[in-house]
Amino acid sequence: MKLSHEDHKKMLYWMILGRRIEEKITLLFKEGRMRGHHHPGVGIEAVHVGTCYGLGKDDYIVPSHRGKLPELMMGVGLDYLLAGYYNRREGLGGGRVPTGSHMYGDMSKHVIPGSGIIGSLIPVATGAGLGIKLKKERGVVLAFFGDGGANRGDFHEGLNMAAAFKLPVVFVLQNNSYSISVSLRQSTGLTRLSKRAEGYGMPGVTVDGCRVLEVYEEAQKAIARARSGKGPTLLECMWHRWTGHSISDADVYRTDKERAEGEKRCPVGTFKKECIAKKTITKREYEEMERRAKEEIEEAVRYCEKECTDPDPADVLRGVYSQG
Ligand SMILES: Cc1ncc(C[n+]2csc(CCOP(=O)(O)OP(=O)(O)O)c2C)c(N)n1
Ligand SMILES: [Mg+2]
Repeated sequence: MKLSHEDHKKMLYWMILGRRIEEKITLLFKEGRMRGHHHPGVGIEAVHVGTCYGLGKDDYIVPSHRGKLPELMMGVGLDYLLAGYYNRREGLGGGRVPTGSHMYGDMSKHVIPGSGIIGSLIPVATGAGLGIKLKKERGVVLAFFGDGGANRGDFHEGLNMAAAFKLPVVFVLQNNSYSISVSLRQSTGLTRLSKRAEGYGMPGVTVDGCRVLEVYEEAQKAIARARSGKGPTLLECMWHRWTGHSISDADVYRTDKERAEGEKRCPVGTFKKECIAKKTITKREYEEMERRAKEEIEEAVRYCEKECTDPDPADVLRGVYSQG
């Protein structure tokens, strides 16, 4: 799909919203208003908007623990998502899910529920792709995982089967070169993880995950390939993690220089500048987007804190399967 100015504006707004949500959640934790665990997705906005923009009702995502935009872009409401983060009964997961976006799902929006086991959802995405193929549906599955996830055995099983069966899956490898404190240099002999695709018989491509239009272009090729029955693609998106791994990580293992280099590639700032330079938006329109995002987030926070309730202990077994 050729993108119009209107599309660029929408993409920029999603990116701003994603950035401000991550910042707000981090602040809520620091203020003690939210408890549990949080893996900030500051810096990953272009990966998510570039891959999810334009997905349709037939499509599915398997989110990772990093960032909320894929869920929101699939139609999960911000109030509902944030209330889940607040462990409120009215939220995603009904208040019974430990905070952290890899645990949530909403099948009504085709967001496949996650797991805390890194990489374990890669074969789940393959399974969803198999389901689509067997039912002769037209959807594709986007599977999100990090470079750490790509080093687990699940990666091999998931990619091997998806390629063998030509399943409609796009494996979105969100490479920030770290698995908590372990750098990619320490955990693999490769520098480009997309090269692994060749070993499975599928295309593999590496893009600058800080440039939304670059991600979009390659994601669209991979999605079109998957939809036409030609099979999966491994799409490696290079991005920089702006924070520690999680809110409880002091990030002492990276140098200031490394952080500063990464932050020069700010996906939101870069795309904002491009949009202003091409006159897609004016500075005033940008400020209006920032204001709108803030308002949307503040309203969701107010809803969670003032209108939502704690989960009922009697509800604890709802949805838990019995082997009985
Ligand atoms: C099997 C497994 N091992 C270890 C962990 C602990 N853990 C949680 S997140 C994470 C790092 C994941 O790194 P990556 O996949 O690169 O994603 P990123 O956090 O960098 O976005 C680890 C090791 C886990 N959850 N599951
Ligand atoms: Mg990583």
